[in-house]
Amino acid sequence: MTEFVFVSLKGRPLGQEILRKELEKSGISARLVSMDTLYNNIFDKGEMALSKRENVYKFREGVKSYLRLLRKSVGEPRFFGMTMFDTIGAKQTDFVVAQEIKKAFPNSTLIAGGPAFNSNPRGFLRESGADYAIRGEAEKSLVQLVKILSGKENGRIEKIPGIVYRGKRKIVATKAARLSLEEIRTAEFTYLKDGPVAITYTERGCPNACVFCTVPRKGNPAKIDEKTIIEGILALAKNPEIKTISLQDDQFFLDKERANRILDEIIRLGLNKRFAFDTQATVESLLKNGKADVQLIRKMKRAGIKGMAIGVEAFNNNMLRELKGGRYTKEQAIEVLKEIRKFGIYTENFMLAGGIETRARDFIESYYTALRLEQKGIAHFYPSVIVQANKGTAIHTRAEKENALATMNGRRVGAVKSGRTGTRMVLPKDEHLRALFVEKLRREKERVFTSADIPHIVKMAQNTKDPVALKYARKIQSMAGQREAGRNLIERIKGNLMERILEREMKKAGIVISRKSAQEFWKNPENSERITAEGEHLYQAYRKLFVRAHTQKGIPRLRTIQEMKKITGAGITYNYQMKGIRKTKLRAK
Ligand code: B12
Ligand code: SF4
Repeated sequence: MTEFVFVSLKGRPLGQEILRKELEKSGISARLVSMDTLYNNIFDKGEMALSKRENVYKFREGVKSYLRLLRKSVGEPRFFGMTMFDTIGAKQTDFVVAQEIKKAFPNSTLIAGGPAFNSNPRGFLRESGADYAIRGEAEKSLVQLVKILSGKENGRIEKIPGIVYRGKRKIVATKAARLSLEEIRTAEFTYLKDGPVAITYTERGCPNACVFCTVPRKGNPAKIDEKTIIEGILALAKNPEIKTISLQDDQFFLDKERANRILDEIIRLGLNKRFAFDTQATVESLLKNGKADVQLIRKMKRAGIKGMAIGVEAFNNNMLRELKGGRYTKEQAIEVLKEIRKFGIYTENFMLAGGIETRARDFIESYYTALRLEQKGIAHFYPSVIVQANKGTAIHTRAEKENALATMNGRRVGAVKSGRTGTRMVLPKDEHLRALFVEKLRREKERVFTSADIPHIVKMAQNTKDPVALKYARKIQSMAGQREAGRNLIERIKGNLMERILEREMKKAGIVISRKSAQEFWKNPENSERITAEGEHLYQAYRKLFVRAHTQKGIPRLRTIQEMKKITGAGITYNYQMKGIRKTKLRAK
């Protein structure tokens, strides 16, 4: 029987796999299970889904059935483990799972851990209902706790580093457990297989102190021996199912010499031909003497790095000063993204809507620039989000002083009470931008600004009467207009293609074309299915080229338009008008 079962909600975390191995090494059988299908079905539609009671009810019922099934495969484990995140939705998701585990397995002990216990250990232990938690890096402490609780070892729980427990009168949280540099240097290569992807890491920690960030290990990264990493990757090469290696370091390129050495080894051993790699980076780590580090980017490409997640956060220098400590400028961020794109590396970029000092004009410049770069195909951007203020972060401390905290409903409030959990959003001081954020939160209980928010953003800019904000508002409006025109055009093309194929087929069958005869012809499923399939095929080909044309200029764009014409007879003009589209006889009648 499995003694320790780690449960996760959104896919299995690497941290749990590391702990599973530690437990197994000490003779404690452990396994990882995930409720991600259930979770994704209900909550993966944005934060708004969390505020719906029926979703939480459905989720709870789903968790109950999941645990009933789990009992059949794992029996009654002595321990359960959960990783918790101090983010929106803990109450509706993590706590529900914890409560149901406690109800379904009353004789088991629930131990929690993960980033939430760094920022708010007491609140998370109290409200989740877990029996114990470990704060910080739990490799050694978890093994110790499990051994003591299962009577395999004598010892006092209070002495375990990072332990969070219910004392006689209050919850006690000790200083976070932390592995030494040497322990991490000599750590073994650990990965988690997720389909064709192996998720792993080469170092832990980040020395940057971005005001909003809750990175668990602050300060210079603790690095795993490079030899261990290369040997680990070589071993993975023997598993034919693994095609991609995903490096989860906070920023792989911070220590450039090390990153260069690892990439050189990957190239030397031909591992770049065997795997695609992806990783995370910051803009400043991809700069050299203030310019994009083209040499490094070229090597990334050679080494097989295909994708990167970058915390760009903003395209405005005032925002970057507050949120990223001014470590790079808007111009440098754009240059870096353009260079990466030139080498065909795909980037996904995280964006923030603003800090306390962000003005309406800053926000709109940043928002517009991301839209524009996305439209040009330079990078992909996650929509800008209102900053969540986690306890213990610099932005939380300042926002509390400045009365700039709000709930998910946009209500202005103070900090979450000590020993409780809750979510706080950061509101800017600028009255117009603040109104936009509050209205967004009130309206949707959602902090993500998508393209559906464009009318509200434009209106906000108009209210400011600030010429800079107005300039960007006009640009956004014109871009939105182009997008709309593009969407309409492509819909018209689809209809037109179908009609043309229909006419051709009727002609082949010797039928005189009229609306009535076309309807008769269409009624035969053999005809309609054949025409729909061909039309759909052509439409998809056209659509692909249409999207490509938007990202090109000059000769390459003309070539794409020629290709569009070749397959469908229709191209586009520069302002997205249809060109060369032939009216069908059916339409004329
Ligand atoms: C990679 C990563 C992801 C990957 C995970 C891929 C995978 N399969 O593992 C993806 C992209 C899926 C992801 C998603 C999310 N992430 Co993330 N992620 C990270 C990142 C960069 C590295 C995590 C990692 O592997 N660290 C290395 C391991 C060794 O450390 P660890 O995970 O912390 O685990 C140790 C301890 O926490 C503890 N521990 C962990 N679990 C448990 C369980 C028990 C029982 C115990 C006792 C101890 C314990 O012991 C472990 C070993 O030392 C961190 C930043 C960071 N540096 O940690 C952010 C980070 C953890 N993510 C964060 C967030 C917000 C999220 C999301 C909520 C984002 C979202 N809105 O969807 C989701 C939540 C995912 C979920 N499962 O619910 C925040 C958490 C903030 C907070 N205070 O809670 C972080 C800190 C980023 C940040 N700086 O803001 N993430
Ligand atoms: S946001 Fe990124 S760069 Fe900033 S402290 Fe966090 S991990 Fe480091």
